[in-house]
Amino acid sequence: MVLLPDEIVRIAQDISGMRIRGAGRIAKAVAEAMLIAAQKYQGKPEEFKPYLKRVAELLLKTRPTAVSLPNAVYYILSRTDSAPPNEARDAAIKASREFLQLVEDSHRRVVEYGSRLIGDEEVIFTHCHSKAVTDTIIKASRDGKKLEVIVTETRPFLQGRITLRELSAAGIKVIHIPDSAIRVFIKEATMAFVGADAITSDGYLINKIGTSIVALAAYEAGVPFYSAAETIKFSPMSLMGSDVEIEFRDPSEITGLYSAKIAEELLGLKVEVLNPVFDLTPPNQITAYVTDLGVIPPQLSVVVVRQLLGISGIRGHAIIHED
Ligand code: RUB
Repeated sequence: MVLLPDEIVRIAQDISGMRIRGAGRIAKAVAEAMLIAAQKYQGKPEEFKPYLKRVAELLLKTRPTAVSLPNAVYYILSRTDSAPPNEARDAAIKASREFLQLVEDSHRRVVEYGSRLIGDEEVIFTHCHSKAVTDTIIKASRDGKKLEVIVTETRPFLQGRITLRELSAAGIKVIHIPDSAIRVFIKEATMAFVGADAITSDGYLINKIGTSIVALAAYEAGVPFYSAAETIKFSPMSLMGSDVEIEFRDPSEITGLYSAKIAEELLGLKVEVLNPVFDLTPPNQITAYVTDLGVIPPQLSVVVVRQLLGISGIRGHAIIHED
């Protein structure tokens, strides 16, 4: 059996260890891993497809929630599968490059549409770190809009600090708040804007744990709530009734925030520490998704998902992109 290149194993470890994180970056890293795996392959042509499937299996196991990950894997696998054995490697290389281009193009479009949506003066409330959101805000600010951003800590992994670092470096005023102050500060915002890990065909948003609290508070306060969601984040499998799995991570991410003494005391009490890292926001609390196809209400998610479905049922994951 042909061994998997070290680089692929490293990328998989970086994704599961959160050194590569955020749905867009994960999709890109996965397509890059498949590309490297294909380029480095030196075995027999007829053994290429099973080899690439092993690469896919390794990558699919890294994180369960970001749908952009299986979307990347199946985009490449389905195109490789349909090629004859002696053309499979070239087909994988071509499909990986196409997917990487798709990630880049869709990101650029989301940033363009999102920045148009942002008014001349806004106080934007955000949660966690989404590259689609920060790049959109930075673009809007460069376009001359007067912006302030309120960002949560985003416990336990504290991704809010990445957001505040990026936005501050771009000269944007940022206010940093604890997650528990969401409802207090949402009233100061003119819009809420978060990322997306997965969107179901019935319009539910799956994003960083706490997103549903931001949405609920925004709904109560009458603040519009948007999510930046490239179409690679829509879940084709949800149309067939599959739930998006919510990832639970190691409890040490939570206990690690305490002093060693408190963590020891907690562990001594044998309390169960649970660390779900994503939650579900219902479509009625979402004003719109900012996608690469335009700004759409959550009720149109089913149309996006159908457009992403492949032609042949079993290859439902094969994303078709129509320009
Ligand atoms: C990150 C997260 C982000 C989305 C979108 O979670 O919830 O909002 O992934 O990010 P984690 P992007 O830190 O657990 O990966 O816009 O960068 O794709």
